[in-house]
Amino acid sequence: MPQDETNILYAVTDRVAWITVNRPDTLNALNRATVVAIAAAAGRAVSDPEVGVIVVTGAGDKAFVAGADITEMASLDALGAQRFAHELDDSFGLLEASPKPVVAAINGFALGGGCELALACHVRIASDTAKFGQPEVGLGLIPGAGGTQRLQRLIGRGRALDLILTGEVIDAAEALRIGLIERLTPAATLHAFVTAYAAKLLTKSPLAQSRALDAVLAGGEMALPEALRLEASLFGLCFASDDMREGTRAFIEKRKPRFPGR
Ligand code: CO8
Repeated sequence: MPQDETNILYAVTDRVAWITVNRPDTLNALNRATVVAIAAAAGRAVSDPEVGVIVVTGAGDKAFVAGADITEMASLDALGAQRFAHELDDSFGLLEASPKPVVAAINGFALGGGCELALACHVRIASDTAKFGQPEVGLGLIPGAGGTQRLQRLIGRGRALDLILTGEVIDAAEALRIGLIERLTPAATLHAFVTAYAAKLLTKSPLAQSRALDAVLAGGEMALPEALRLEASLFGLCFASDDMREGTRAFIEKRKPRFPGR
């Protein structure tokens, strides 16, 4: 049964933790309580040994997350807005730093803070009805939850500036074309597609996935020589794991591996 935390639903099914932003009246806009709840849910999923994959999605069929809650944000002063931006960074940062794969299941509008939430996830799978954009400049703002940084790292500076400076909203096909999402599926099959994708992730070594996330994310912020050394160290560490013994033994014995995750 999904458990209601403030403005989110949290449910674990078949080792997949589903974190659903649940404020349909505002198209799942992120107020401060929701941002705190996402952080709590991320922490819970990461520390639960029964969970192997985390999925972030939005309630209903119209929106993933239509951005920060503009009504709540409108009353903030400069310091309050800065604090809110830090809270968003901390919350999204927990997802990004998760040692377990985090998949965004983007079921509709992913605008502003919603697009930034998707960017903090490791993989983005969208329904063909999803819409993406960083419309902040139309509100006299800039993206404040990682959009100026994660977007350019994902799709390149020119394309990121194109979206950020125009505030233009693009459809899912265009998002796929420019590399803002990794997979696209018809809206009616999004849940099944993401469930099957998560099941596939769960067949692989959790330890190797966690090391791969570390190598890609931490290494991606380093100069190439240091990043390659980090990769070599993490590669070496894999050889001290039961997962590596099992994976290689299963290959030699021509059977499917059963990874213990250590
Ligand atoms: N905040 C609060 N309420 C919202 C938001 C939002 N972001 N988005 C939609 N809603 C509400 C609407 O006000 C409306 O409420 P009501 O029924 O009470 O009038 C309800 O949701 C339904 O929305 P619409 O009637 O507008 O639905 P439409 O289908 O006509 O339009 C849109 C859908 C195009 C998504 C439209 O709702 C829209 O443009 N929303 C705002 C999108 C936006 O600009 N997002 C960016 C916000 S800024 C941001 O995210 C900054 C993040 C970084 C913050 C850093 C910390 C300070």
